[in-house]
Amino acid sequence: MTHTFPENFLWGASISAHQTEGAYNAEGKGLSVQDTRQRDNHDIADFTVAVDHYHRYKEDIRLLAEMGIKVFRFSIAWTRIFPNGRGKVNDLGIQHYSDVIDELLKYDIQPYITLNHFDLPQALEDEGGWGVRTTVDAFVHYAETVFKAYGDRVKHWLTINEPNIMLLVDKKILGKEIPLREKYQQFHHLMISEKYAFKRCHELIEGGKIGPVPNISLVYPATSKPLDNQAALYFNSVRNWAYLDFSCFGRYNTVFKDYLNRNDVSITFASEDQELMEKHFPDFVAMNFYTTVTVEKPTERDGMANGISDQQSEDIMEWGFYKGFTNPFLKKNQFNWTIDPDGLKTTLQTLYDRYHLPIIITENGLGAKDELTEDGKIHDDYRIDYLEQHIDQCRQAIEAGVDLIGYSPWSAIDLISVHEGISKRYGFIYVDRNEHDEKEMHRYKKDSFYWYQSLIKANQLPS
Ligand code: BGP
Repeated sequence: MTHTFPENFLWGASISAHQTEGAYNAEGKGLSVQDTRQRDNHDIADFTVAVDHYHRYKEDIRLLAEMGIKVFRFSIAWTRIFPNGRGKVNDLGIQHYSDVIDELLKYDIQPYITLNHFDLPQALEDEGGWGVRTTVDAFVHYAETVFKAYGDRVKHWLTINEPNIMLLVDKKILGKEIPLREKYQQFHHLMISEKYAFKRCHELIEGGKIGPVPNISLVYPATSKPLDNQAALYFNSVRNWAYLDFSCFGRYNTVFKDYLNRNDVSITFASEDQELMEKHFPDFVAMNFYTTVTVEKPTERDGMANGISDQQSEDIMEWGFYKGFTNPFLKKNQFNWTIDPDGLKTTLQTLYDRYHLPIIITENGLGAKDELTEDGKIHDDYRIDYLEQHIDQCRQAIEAGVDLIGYSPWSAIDLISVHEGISKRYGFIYVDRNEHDEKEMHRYKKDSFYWYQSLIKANQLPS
């Protein structure tokens, strides 16, 4: 059997604005919730300087072009376009991303742009954030503005990064806990914002394509006990399908509705919502995947302490529904996330059979504490191993009939992890800085850089 990927397979690499750009108040940028959020751990780098990609994007793109990527997934910082979330456009912000896009096109790299990656403008947060309808209106205006500004050159768009993880792991990502009732009103507003983005992208951009970008990973039952399977059914719905069913089918699924009813949560719809939900759909699904999750049914012994403290670990509990369980068959990375390449193939197959839309993986990768050697090398064979195993499962999924069109791992370059700082590195390119010492931020190519470069060139895994 051949290891070759389909011709035109989209090999890529991904980043987000706030985790890389820095320049948090440069050239008219307003503050986002990521610039202002309280972090549990003050000992880690914040996003004010990040890895200075804002000023060094040309150097970074040149390196990525050398690596051979065909697709670069990045996000626009909404607060560079509208410093307060709405109002007067900041021309310098518009110009910045226009320059980034031109730089990518110069190397024949297709931009895949995420409209919003965890960095809501703080001014909108102060008015109630995703909990209030006016944020949807502001988002739609922002999306229209960037579609009009870049739609001539950018044909592929992603809506809102991982709304599922943003809501489930609110404390870690947004720095505050959202009460359950408000959480699902936010869910509705996020999903409706996305529907508007589908609609306006199709109306405004000739040949424009757009997809949702949730973090999807299958939830396994801890045992063959029927109640553990039921726990998996609920967490699969709350974590995965509620989001994609809304995007791709235009409805709330019944398991999710039952979950909401049992939690006494009701959602307020605006008059246009039903029609929007049922009329506008994505062209593809972008999916982020790191690991799978295993759950069991909680019992009296577990107490009632609800909470989800890490998106990918077993530290999950919702009384009456599910509780995280350590899967004894999976190894873990240095940060306690399980590694499950087989689970990627199963997730892809499940997702494809549910929606029958092309899929692009827009995040997958290994966070690790890399070491820079004295002679300027980074021997990240553990990352190569992780990527190789996952890419092999992608290949198998394609052979099994899944329309997987691309693979754009996390991350193109080292960046500031959402809650672990710069010590948890994902990049193919090493950035020489520590949590509090920014140094020169010199870029070094890791071993994985050369490995990925030859894989892309050959369009196949090394045999
Ligand atoms: C995803 C986010 C990314 C990135 C990644 C790794 O959920 O979309 O922004 O942060 O997870 O997570 P972490 O930084 O916590 O290791």
